[in-house]
Amino acid sequence: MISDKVKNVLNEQINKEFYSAYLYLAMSAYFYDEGLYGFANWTKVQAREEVDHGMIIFDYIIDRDATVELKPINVPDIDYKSPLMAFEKILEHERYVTSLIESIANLSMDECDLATRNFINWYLREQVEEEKNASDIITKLKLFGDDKAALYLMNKELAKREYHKHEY
Ligand code: OFO
Repeated sequence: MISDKVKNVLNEQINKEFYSAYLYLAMSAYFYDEGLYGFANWTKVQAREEVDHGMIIFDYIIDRDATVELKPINVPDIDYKSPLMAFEKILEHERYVTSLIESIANLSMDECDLATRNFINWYLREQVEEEKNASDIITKLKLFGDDKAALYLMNKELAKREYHKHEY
């Protein structure tokens, strides 16, 4: 059994993960419009991973004999002016998600809920990877983004990303 406070933040986090999926999907649509299909692929794969993140929390709430409460998903802002701007938005968003995950970790300690504290470790590790992925792409875009040939190669590279179901 988990406390109401822990249940509420976990339910909130399901919503944030699905919002993340929406955000990446909106970016994917933007990249398709721009003809940058590799970038579109990369963000679409990430959207699917975000759904997995939400589903893992969904299952965890059920496993802890608590009730899942779904909430409306906000529509992301899709006014990107460049790939760099989109990825800066991604990094900002992932840093925000990291702060949410850290709050869940802290709350689970306050509530003496060691199972949830342990559960959330996977998300803490995941956030390190996601911030790094976004910031690596930003670094490349800042270095080469104005060079069309380099952007073409980057686009080719990002086209290789494949979706693998994210297992906990
Ligand atoms: Fe679910 O990690 Fe990104 O937001």
